[in-house]
Amino acid sequence: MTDATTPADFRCGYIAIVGRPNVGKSTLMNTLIGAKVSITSRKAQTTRHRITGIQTLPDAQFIYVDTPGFQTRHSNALNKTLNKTVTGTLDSSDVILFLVEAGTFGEADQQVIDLLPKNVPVVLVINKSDRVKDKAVLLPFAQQVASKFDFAAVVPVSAKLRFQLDGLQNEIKRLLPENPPIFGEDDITDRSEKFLASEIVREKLFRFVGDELPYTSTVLIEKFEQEGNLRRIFAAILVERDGHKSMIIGNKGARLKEVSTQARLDMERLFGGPVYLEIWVKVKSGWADNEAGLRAYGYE
Ligand SMILES: Nc1nc2c(ncn2[C@@H]2O[C@H](COP(=O)(O)OP(=O)(O)OP(=O)(O)O)[C@@H](O)[C@H]2O)c(=O)[nH]1
Ligand SMILES: [Mg+2]
Repeated sequence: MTDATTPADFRCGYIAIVGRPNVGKSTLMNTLIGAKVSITSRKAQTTRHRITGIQTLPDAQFIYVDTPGFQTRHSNALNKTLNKTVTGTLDSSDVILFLVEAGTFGEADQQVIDLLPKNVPVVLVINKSDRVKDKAVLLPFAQQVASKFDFAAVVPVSAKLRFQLDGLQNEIKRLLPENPPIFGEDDITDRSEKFLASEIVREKLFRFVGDELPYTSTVLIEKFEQEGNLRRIFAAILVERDGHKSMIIGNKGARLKEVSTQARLDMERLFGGPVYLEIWVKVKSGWADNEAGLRAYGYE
């Protein structure tokens, strides 16, 4: 992608975003790149794949890699797969952002610190600092966490309120290697629209179907057609049991309609054109119990 206009000291590299579940990794990536390529929700295990978000400035290209929250329980196949995605990403990064939530540090955070490689610069990002009413507690908290690892920088931010994101970006830029850009300047992700569509439907499930929804439901795009500017998308939500199916469909289909409308609006925003979306709910049990099933549904 390099050409005569690329400055010789252009910086470019991969920036892994890691941390325990729910600290705001995906929210941070989206606000940093200014587009919603990674889904977010207040539930843990929202992110289940490695998601790339790209931002290109005149002098640098930031290739962020959002990862699933690191799972402290490794007992099932899905959790094992999620954790493999995290460790695999750490191995191939130029810079790592280690996220914690302001004011809380626990065993789940320590487990992620234990994974951090020693030969890659790691920035400690203290997110959700807007939640801390008494700012005087932030500094001792930062010092406490900073003492646990040799961090290259410590930056308190609020991904949600966009606080201190320029400061964070400057720290990252300083740590990126000098390299020509890898992606085109308008690219925001390396994921396909088909994949993004399935993620958007899953986000609406997480948001509109209550805590009862089991984590083992997934979304499959059965058909994705484009005709001019119009995208026609046929999605299937796979659930474990009939009971889960009625939970998603809701009273007279009201819940599924809400999921579908909100998903369509997000897709239209992200793809920049009209979307026709049809969603069906199907019962298919056991897919998340084993590695073959997980691979069949796009897990690495
Ligand atoms: N108050 C506040 N809330 C935030 C901030 N950043 C994220 N959140 C909220 O925290 C919740 C989790 O955000 P996500 O971005 O999905 O977190 P995650 O770390 O990607 O979660 P997993 O993918 O499940 O590991 C959501 O409800 C966000 O709106 C922040 O800076 N301040
Ligand atoms: Mg996430």
